[in-house]
Amino acid sequence: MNDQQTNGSQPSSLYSPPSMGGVGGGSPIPWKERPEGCQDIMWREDANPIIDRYAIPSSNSVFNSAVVPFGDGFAGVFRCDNKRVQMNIFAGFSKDGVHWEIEHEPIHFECGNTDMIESTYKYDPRCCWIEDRYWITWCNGYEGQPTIGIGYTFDFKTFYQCENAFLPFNRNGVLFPEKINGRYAMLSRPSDSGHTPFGDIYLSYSPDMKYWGEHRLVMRPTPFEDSAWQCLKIGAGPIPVKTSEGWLMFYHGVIRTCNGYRYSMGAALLDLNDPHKVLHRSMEYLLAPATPYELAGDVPCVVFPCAALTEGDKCTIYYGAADTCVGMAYCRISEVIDWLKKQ
Ligand code: BMA
Repeated sequence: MNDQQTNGSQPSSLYSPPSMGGVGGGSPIPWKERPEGCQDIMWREDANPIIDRYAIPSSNSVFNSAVVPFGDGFAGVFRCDNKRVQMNIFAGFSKDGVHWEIEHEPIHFECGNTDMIESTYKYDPRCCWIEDRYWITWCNGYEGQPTIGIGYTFDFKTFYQCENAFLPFNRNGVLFPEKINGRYAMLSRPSDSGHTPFGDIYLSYSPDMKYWGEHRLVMRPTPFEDSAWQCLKIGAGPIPVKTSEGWLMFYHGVIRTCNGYRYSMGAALLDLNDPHKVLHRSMEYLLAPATPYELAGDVPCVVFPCAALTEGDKCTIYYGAADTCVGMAYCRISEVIDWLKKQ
């Protein structure tokens, strides 16, 4: 691996168990209290969408993107499809987590732990700090077929790409933010080459971010009689949040309707030491397409969470809306856990 020295601006840890929380950057996370009269566990930012589809000159859409605390603000990896509708990922920076400057050129990767960094497309990035660097995963086109790409950066300027984690076909690769029992851990969702009509969440381990194994089933879709919004396929969303009660995993769930797929957001609590064990799981959704920017866009009716910023009990979720733009939603971690325990 082409390791480099960590520069001085890196936080020593983004996650502070047992009270869950990212400390990281110098800025407070974007946050608004629950509006008066609102009974929901999760509520939206009024200024949504916070990132418009035409945020950079080349973009047709900006959605399904990842953010992390960085320096005295935030950095992110953004999915920007261009006006040919080619999918790629771009770095971006923000002081407040709401107003973003996204680079106009896609991320250029150098060789990390491999010479083979072929990629026909990149989409749906996730990003987290582990030990000494920021790791990025995404859906990577290997010879035109989707699998999980992995890369890292120390500074969001120079990026290194590693071996793909799995064989095609796979999507929604989401790392845990620390090693579990000495090994890296990643959630993923084996798929097919198209708009996959099935999908379970699996967990895999690696000693070195190159070789992945010990694959374990985490969760399947639900029977539609029990919870129809997640009865077709499910996939992990943001980096799981460490809490004293377990790993809080936000995920997307999909139902097939007469108009196509509808994507909503739920949550589950996974065992801290053995995260393929599900302790609690949402039967109701947390957030489902309901606003104009979630209901109308290039793919209508999509809420697709890819990142979470935490500070104490506060949690701010970033999600792609209708495959077109980016929204934010807020929740309190303790309330989500109490709600999950009642499901
Ligand atoms: C999935 C991915 C996501 C997208 C979603 C809804 O298969 O392509 O990028 O948001 O479908 O269209």
